Amino acid sequence: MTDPDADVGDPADADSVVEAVFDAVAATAPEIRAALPGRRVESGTENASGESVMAGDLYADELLGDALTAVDGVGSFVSEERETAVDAGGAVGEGAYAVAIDPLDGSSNLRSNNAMGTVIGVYDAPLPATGRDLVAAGYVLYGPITTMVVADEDGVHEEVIEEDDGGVSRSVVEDDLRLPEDPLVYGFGGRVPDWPDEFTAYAREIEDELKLRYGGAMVGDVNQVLTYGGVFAYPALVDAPDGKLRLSFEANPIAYIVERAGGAATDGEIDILDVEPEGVHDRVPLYVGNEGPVERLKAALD
Ligand code: AFP
Repeated sequence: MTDPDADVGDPADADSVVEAVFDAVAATAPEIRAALPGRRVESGTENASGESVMAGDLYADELLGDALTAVDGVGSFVSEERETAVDAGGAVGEGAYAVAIDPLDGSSNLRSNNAMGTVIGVYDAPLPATGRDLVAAGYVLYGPITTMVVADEDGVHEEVIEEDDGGVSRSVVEDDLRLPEDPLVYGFGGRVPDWPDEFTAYAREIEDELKLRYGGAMVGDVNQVLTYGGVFAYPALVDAPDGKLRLSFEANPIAYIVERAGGAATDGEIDILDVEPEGVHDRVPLYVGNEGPVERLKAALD
């Protein structure tokens, strides 16, 4: 646990900053969830990746930006919805941390009322950074229940986030979240005609072995893989060789979480956490889940 007397910049202090970051995310989650019914429309703006932004994206980004830039030890706030980083004070990498978020992953599920969530990465280096610079990562999942999965150097745990008259509570419901040994489900993004032939051949094998679970929000689909075992992919596409998902905000945090839960994550060639980005909004193919299916995927693409 944290040492209140630790100086800022001590490795021990990482724990207190990480704890405060996820306290802030948990405290914001019920407010974001409550705002969603009124924010199911397009905002009329585009984000740094050229994607249409929902009103829910903007609201979640605003709330989380305010909450996270106020956390002691957060030196920089970077969002999938913003072109550039927000300076929160403090030198990142010298005692302060960069927090990167996808404020509302799967926001196109707002209209269809399907799962979506918030993805968080806590980096010990200014962005663009590799996943090896992560000191913690997590996601909030807005499903029938609001849950939060958090991974740090000690492992992965799952919490239920609730709000009552006493405020917001974080209750650990699984303190050692591990991928089940035997894969059960798979979810592959993109349109089948856009898959390269090698991935299509791999997908046909997996389809014969596992059950399809694809909901259009990475956090929901990855949570199924973490719960039941299996593999999730948003692959390289014929006309989009870098795929769709962003390294800093989606692939790195998810890879960090799943690898600490005993799984694997690759861009098709190397570990996601070793991918060297050029820009903060770089996209990367993501294949993540049990080691078996992920290793087979790498062989299939080789
Ligand atoms: P949105 O946030 O625009 O809904 O995109 C979600 C996402 O980035 C990721 O969460 C999903 O895995 C993937 O896109 C779904 O993409 P498709 O809509 O092409 O299946």
